[in-house]
Amino acid sequence: MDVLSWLLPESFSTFGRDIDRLYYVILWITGVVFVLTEGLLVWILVRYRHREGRRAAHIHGHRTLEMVWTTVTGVIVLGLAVASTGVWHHVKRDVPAGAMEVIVTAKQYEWNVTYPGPDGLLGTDDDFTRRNALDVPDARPVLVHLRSEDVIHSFFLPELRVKQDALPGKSIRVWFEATRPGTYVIGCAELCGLGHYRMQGQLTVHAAADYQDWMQAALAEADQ
Ligand SMILES: [Cu+2]
Repeated sequence: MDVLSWLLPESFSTFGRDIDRLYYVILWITGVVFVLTEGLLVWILVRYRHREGRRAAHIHGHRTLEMVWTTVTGVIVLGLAVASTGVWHHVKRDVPAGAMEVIVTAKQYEWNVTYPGPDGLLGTDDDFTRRNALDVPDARPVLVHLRSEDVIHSFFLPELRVKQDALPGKSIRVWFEATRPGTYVIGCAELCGLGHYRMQGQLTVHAAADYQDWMQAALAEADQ
């Protein structure tokens, strides 16, 4: 990941493009509003600066102007909310059937990932846990049961456009489907304590055909 970039890295997620489209629409709207308001502010500062002999005028607001900027802002915000509901629902609610399931348990300052083992089922004898390493197949939905042992953390997969708070006492469902094998970053996006900065794991996306081999090897390693 290019840490020097202001923007998100290229996405490798099935819903990444939808999220990015919303992101750039919001960035453009807020960007234009920001430039216009700051420009106006600077112009007013210069135009009405102190001059010897000029008296200040007392102004008690402008009803019409206030109604207009409040209404326009309200319409834009409501429009964005309506435009994003479809994507929101897809990302937060539509967990695809047949997803591979893992448990990610956050704690100060690491991510522990529990895998279902070769039988593909969580809660059976061949489950095993690895620290700071989430390995998944590509082109297959992955359902994460996200938990926290201590404080609030935020499970962040920048390349997958996934960010979800992990709350103690709750198990939250998060899903994604990676579209390209590779190694990516798992970050914590919530200031969770003194060691927050080193709370970093690695997401490895394997080619689907290689994934069972990886699972067998990881299980053998975990048993030692
Ligand atoms: Cu954390």
